[in-house]
Amino acid sequence: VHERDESKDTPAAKECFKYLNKTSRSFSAVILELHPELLMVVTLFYLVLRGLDTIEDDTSIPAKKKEPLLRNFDDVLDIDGWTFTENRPEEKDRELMLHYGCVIEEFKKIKAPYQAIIKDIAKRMGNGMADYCLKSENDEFGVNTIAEYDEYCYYVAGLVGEGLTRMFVEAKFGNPALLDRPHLHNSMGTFLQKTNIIRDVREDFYDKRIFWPKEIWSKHVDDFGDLFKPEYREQALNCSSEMVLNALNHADECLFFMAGLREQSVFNFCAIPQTMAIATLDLCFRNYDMFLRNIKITKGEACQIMTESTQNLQIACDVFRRHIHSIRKKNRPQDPNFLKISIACGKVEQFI
Ligand code: PS7
Ligand code: MN
Ligand code: MN
Ligand code: MN
Ligand code: MN
Ligand code: MN
Repeated sequence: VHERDESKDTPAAKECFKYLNKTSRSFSAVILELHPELLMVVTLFYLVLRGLDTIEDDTSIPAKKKEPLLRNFDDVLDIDGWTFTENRPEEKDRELMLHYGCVIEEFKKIKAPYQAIIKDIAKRMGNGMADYCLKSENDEFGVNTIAEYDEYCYYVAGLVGEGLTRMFVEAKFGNPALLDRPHLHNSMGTFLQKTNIIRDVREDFYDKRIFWPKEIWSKHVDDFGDLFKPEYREQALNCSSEMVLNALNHADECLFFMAGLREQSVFNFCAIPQTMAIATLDLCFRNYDMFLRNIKITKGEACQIMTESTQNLQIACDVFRRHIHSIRKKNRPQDPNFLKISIACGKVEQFI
């Protein structure tokens, strides 16, 4: 563990850590344990992307206004004291946007290569979000094809994987060969994003947002909203299991990626969210509760996973094995994707 002397933090650094804790339930813990070389760098990366997402998520901002904000969000890092006051009062990270100046102040102090990575990813993610925002304005279904679903996940999460990988390699904490395997770091982000999209389906739908691709749900129901009606219970379960199958296809690449990490705190930072994700997919798999209420893995299970995934790759793989086994046990021959799910599980087991 890397002990940190908080009394040496500048007021702006203190503020950054305050907003990190306020804006992320799950990430702040793993970020704060990072090696000192990457601690502030990844904190700032997180806060910049959280800022972008706070603009993207605010449906009260008209698309015409939102588009340039998203596309030029990287430029804001050059404007001392920049602040954004136009989020609706209920937007959960409005507070960060009001005090964004602390992010800008600390950003100027980190090494140039890290600054360049953060700006580059913010630029590309902002452009991707803007394209998607315009598209969904003209299309009630949001995501139509699986290819579009993959593209959206690439913009909002795969790119985070790329940026973090470049940081790990810059810090000499990751095998540089990871940079030549874009599929692997895209899968690291996409696996987390798809799990989030599966689990949050109900919450997102009541927020008038649909991320499940029509190409998948239309095989099971005519209207997306039918998934939440008790008379379509079986269809909803089969649809969600097809979504889990789609996400599971990234699991082996995530394990492969983690084999390329060379520093314990970076390994933990990567492994904890991934093992939480496989546990969450297991929880969602053929669990009708996800259509009725918000579901979450228990505190106890989360604690156990934290302990296990912070030892080594072998033990993190054990967590994957356990949940793959549990998914297999819940798989049903009546499910149209029974065979494909069994094969996808086999592909992960082959790695571990
Ligand atoms: C820089 C750690 C480790 C190689 C804010 C971590 C929202 C799933 O839907 O907040 O808002 O509730 O629960 C994270 C790859 C990105 C991908 C994406 C930046 C892993 C802005 C996480 C996180 C790459 C767009 C958080 C992608 O979910 O979502 C840092 C390696 C932010 C990672 C968003 C989602 C992240 C997400 P929601 P959450
Ligand atoms: Mn969240
Ligand atoms: Mn978003
Ligand atoms: Mn969000
Ligand atoms: Mn610009
Ligand atoms: Mn979500």
